[in-house]
Amino acid sequence: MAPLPSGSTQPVSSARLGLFSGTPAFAEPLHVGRPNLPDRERLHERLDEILDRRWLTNNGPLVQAFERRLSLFFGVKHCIAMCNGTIGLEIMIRAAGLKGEVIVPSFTFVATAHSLQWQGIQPVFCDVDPDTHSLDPKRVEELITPNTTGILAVHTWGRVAEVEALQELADRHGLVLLFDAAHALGCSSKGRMVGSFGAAECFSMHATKVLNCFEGGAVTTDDDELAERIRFMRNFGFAGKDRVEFLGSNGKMSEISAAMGLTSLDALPEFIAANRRHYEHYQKALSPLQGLKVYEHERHEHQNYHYVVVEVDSGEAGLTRDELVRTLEADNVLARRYFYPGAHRMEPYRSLQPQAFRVLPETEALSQRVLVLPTGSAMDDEDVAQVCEILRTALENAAQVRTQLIRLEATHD
Ligand code: T4K
Repeated sequence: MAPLPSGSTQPVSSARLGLFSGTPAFAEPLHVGRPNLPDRERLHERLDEILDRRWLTNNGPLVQAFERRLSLFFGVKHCIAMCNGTIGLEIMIRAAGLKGEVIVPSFTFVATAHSLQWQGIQPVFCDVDPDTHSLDPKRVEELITPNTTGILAVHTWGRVAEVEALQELADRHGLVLLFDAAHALGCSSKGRMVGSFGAAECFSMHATKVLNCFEGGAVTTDDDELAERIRFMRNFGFAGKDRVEFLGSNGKMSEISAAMGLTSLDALPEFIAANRRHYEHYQKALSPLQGLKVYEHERHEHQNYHYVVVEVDSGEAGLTRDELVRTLEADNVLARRYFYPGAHRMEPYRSLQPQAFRVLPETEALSQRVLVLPTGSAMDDEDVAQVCEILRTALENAAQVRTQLIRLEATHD
């Protein structure tokens, strides 16, 4: 399917959609979360260094170098690299002494809630602001009880949460404020980089993130004592040879992950530039389409533009979000419905807290209308134009698309 220029008003035929032709626009699946890959030669050099040194993990030199570079980049005193973001969250939460109840959004990846529940802390789900998709501080205050010990906020899509309002609230109620910064590497609020907000923040460097270590994560803090506890807990609680002072786990990052992290950090400006170019392309092409709203990133801040989030108003668009997802899939564009259906509608929360949805109207509505589109350095401008064209064609032929989807579903039954 040859792409039309963005914003063109030329009539388009539904026959060009994979849904009707049976031939997808993309021969290979176009994934959300295709990894950003750094310079291979430099990575291979670092891998050779690791093998030559025969030092593979346990706070090796590349992990230490990665931590130093990240601390400088984030403008924070301590950066403790982890094997992944989820273990980082668990260790951060335990080291910060949280227990009882902790207020979290439900509109997030389920790992945010799991990292609490895993250690017997009740996640108390709080609604989000429909504009920012992040915790609404007003709603947070309503959920504070004598059992609340902390707030675990998320910088959703890389947009920094309401850090000042949340900190004021936490201070007033004697709560610990932590951030799940999985999406927000390279992002800022009022020019201050994510990494030093709250008592501590936790990043993910999973393959699908803007900067990846295959698997990886990092906890950052300016608090010396908290940093020390986190370091002990990352390494089974060892405080010296044969001396265990804490209950600990194994959250250590391997040297191979640090090699990927360091090499990716070298390439981060290129990854972000590709993301930004794609985001702006999507925004220009999709914003004129009735019923689609592209989530706004804050352009005056540092941003990684790693998520292209589109909200579908089915009344205006003539198609639901799910119908658009299926239409895109027929063209091999595997758009995602993050974070459908919301953590509160997943187990074990669905069973443990069946009434949680009552205080989550915005979360419920958002999880029905959000669509995440592919981006990143694995895509080129033509791919983005093609995805936009599929969406435009689908919307301009909404009635036929809906009929075809019903027909296809009936044939599958
Ligand atoms: N907090 C938040 C707010 C998070 O978003 C996450 C992770 C965490 C905490 C936990 O951090 P980690 O423990 O993961 O470090 C994916 C990622 O696995 C997950 O890391 C991420 N959030 C989440 C938003 O997305 P799934 O279940 O959607 O993964 P999956 O296997 O469907 O992969 C996503 C897409 O990426 C697929 O379409 C395929 C593509 N892909 C994936 C991998 C791994 C590739 O093309 N190549 C690859 O190597 O969770």
